[in-house]
Amino acid sequence: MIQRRLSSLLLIAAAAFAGAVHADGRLAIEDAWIRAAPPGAAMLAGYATLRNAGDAPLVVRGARSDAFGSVSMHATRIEDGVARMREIEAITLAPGERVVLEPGGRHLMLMRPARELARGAAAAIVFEVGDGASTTTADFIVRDAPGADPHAGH
Ligand SMILES: [Cu+2]
Repeated sequence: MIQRRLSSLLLIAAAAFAGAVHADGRLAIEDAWIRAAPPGAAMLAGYATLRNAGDAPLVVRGARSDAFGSVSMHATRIEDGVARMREIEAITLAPGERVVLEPGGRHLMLMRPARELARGAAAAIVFEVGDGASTTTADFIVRDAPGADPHAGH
């Protein structure tokens, strides 16, 4: 009797563990674009909507791209009326959550483009998720900011 109860408890524990293993954050990247910049620009900004399409939290740890010397994640803050940027280490998304990287907010800082990126060109950017073993790649398309002042900063 006791043994039987114990084995059914073990079965429940095993099922719960299997469920935990299957829970997985899954990064979806939508509307990915790079702000068009004058020829020779050494620094560009990338934007996108990040969405967790999985059923567990996920953490975006960083991004990289063959198209740039370096890619980092930045946040823009207004301090005393002046926009300032700082690097951010991670972006955490709850299941189903969306985070929009947009002008004036969080963005990708894209340094030293390897080639000229004219309007309509695409650059593949790889996002590192969790411990870095998992990645999601998206094509970022170069275009003007919708309805924005082309001379505004990022
Ligand atoms: Cu920046």
